[in-house]
Amino acid sequence: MQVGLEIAPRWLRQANSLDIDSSDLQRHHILLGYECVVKDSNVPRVVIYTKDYCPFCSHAKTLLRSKNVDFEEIDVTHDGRLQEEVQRLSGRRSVPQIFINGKSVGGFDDLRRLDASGELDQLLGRHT
Ligand SMILES: N[C@@H](CCC(=O)N[C@@H](CS)C(=O)NCC(=O)O)C(=O)O
Repeated sequence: MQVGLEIAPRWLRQANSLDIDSSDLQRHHILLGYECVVKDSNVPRVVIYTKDYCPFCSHAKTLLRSKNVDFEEIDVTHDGRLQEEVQRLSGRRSVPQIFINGKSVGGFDDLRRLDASGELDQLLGRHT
């Protein structure tokens, strides 16, 4: 979480409704707070939910790294609550799930398609 970021009350309510305990709170706000952060920064905020055995997750991270995109990885392998959260946020059960500036952009296939079409660069604020 960025220093000085104020968490809007609605994000806190959302965290409470998910029964997120205080030790998890900061990690969750990394995602939930993105909408707030983005307004103060031109740096794209990319979050990828992964599982440790998932080849599609590795492919997605490789693609992002090949484009020099900084991202936050949230490994949900052993955390049922995080798995429920990413399902709720993305509407999907598979991993990876990728979010850019708080917007769900889907999994690896979607990321690759967006990259090929040039839409990924637009979402990342890279205007060619
Ligand atoms: N088309 C998807 C495929 C993703 C996929 O099949 N992921 C597997 C893990 S590698 C998955 O989430 N399976 C369901 C599960 O683990 O619950 C993508 O490109 O992201």
